[in-house]
Amino acid sequence: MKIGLITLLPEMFAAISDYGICGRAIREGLVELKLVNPRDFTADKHRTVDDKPFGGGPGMLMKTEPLVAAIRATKDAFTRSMGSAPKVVYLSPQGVKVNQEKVVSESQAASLILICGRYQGIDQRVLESEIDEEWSLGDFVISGGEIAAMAVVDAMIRRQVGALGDSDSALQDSFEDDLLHCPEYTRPQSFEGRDVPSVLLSGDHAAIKRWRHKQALGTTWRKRPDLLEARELTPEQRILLDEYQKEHGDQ
Ligand code: 9D3
Repeated sequence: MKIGLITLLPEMFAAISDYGICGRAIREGLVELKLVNPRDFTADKHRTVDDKPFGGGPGMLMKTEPLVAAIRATKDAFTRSMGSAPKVVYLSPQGVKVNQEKVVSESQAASLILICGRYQGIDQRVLESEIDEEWSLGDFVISGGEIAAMAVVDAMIRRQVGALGDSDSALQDSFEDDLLHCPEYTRPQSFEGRDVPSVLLSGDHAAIKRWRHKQALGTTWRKRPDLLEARELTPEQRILLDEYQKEHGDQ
């Protein structure tokens, strides 16, 4: 997968290109990041990339011409090299919230372009002429699109075949879809008077699997009931959740 990143701060992307699972996937060529800086598409002496909003008020916008030139150059290069046009996405607080379903579907594309906003954002006409979709991380304010783009790229990389080590892949495969994960424990067996649940020490793999599934259902019910309302429980899951609720006094 090829991902184009239109950004005034390309150095920030070292946070994904140089570390961990994403760093390895990029070094191995599973994903190619193409960093494109609108500043390299300026013609004036000061290489200006910001501009004042019409109507006045505080703050600046991204300067239109270098931004559009950077988007079009990247779109054209990707279309020529991949044989199909990439979707162009603007990361912004006005976007639709990204979720794992979206990550899974978009990660199957050959290419994608993410536009990182800075200042107060971009001109409405650039949005209308260049952008296919607007994506947000959620209802909180961050200073620009780069950190949002990095979160999206990380999530996409994790979906590429071969990006995860064996142990991580196994984890993902066995994950109960749309449920929160069960509690996990490591050593010591007793920590400040709190003991590891004895079933995890029993060696009874069927009992451990059942306990984990019950805890995943119970944890989801307590912390994210919205996730359960959106799905149908199997009869087996209904029984496990009933047991959990009895054990936890319905709270
Ligand atoms: C004048 C009001 N602005 C500041 C409070 C609006 C505003 C402009 C630019 C708010 C944030 C930003 C920069 N944010 C992003 O580029 C961004 C973002 C976010 O802030 N929250 C959640 N997801 C995203 S994706 C990109």
